[in-house]
Amino acid sequence: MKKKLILSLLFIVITAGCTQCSGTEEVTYEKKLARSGGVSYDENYITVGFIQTGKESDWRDANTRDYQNTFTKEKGYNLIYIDGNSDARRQVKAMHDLISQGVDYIILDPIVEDGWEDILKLAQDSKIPVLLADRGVSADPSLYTCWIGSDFKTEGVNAVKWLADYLEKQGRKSEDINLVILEGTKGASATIGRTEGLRKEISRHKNWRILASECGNFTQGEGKAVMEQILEKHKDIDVLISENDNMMFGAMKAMTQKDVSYGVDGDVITISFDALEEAFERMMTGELMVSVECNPLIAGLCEKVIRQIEAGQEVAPVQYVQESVFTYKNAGEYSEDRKY
Ligand code: GZL
Repeated sequence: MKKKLILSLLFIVITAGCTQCSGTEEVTYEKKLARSGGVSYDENYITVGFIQTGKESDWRDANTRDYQNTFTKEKGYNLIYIDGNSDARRQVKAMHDLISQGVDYIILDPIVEDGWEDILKLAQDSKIPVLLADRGVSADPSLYTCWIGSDFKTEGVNAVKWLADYLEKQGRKSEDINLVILEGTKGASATIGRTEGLRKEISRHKNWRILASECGNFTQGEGKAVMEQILEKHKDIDVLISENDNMMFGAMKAMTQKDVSYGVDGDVITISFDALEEAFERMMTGELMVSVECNPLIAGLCEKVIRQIEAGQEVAPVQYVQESVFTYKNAGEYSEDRKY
């Protein structure tokens, strides 16, 4: 809001200069506007630029809807939604555009962790608070206001802890176990964190072996394609861990095509992340055995931070969303209450 006033004053200075430019005397003036003229926004609203990763998964769509339902005109916001189209360079360009437009806040969900220092510094120099949501960056935390999202490493650890407990109860604690991992987008903090948590916990079990760990880029199509390749090489898979539900759904198609049984009554134990509505449906049939929740409903926490900044209050630099582990045993108790 205050930014609008400064921009307007600068615009008046420039205009006044121009008016003088049209007088008889030669007038020179130094260009004072730090930014392009840009679009002007209604001062009655807080203008929030939201740069999303893309539309790679159902989780992502639920996450986007949550922002659109939270930052509404009725609540005093002008939301500018930008689809990153799974391209980090497009996200950086979008940051430039929003900064030059002089938005009040930027919420960024960075596709990958690296490459953000310069643009975050530009936003900071332009006095535009940047909130990171969902995924994180490797840049220094002093360059952004806060990060809000999931503890990805703990998600990975919790998935393997469930597996160890399940195998022990099945009397398979000392059995040699072969695992396959479908990883998310390379360089994404969700991938980095989950993979780190999975591998750390898996390494505790000397009789467990990772046969393959391949990138499925969080999409259903790539999850299916990668699993088809893995099934060509490996016939002795005991556990499939997919770093999101959509890749698991694709891998299930690949296993069905190869007559590989999976789930509660099958040969391959199935574990994934996100806990989408469809994951609950598949857990209730027993195809999917676990989905570690990754809560996409983050917009409300982002709005709370913006209200705190507007009120001149301190903001917690790291804020985790609440999430659980759902299994084929308890999915039926919670499926009615799910919001995504
Ligand atoms: C995790 C999020 C991941 C989801 C995927 O917070 O970044 O990206 O797990 C999504 O489904 O594509």
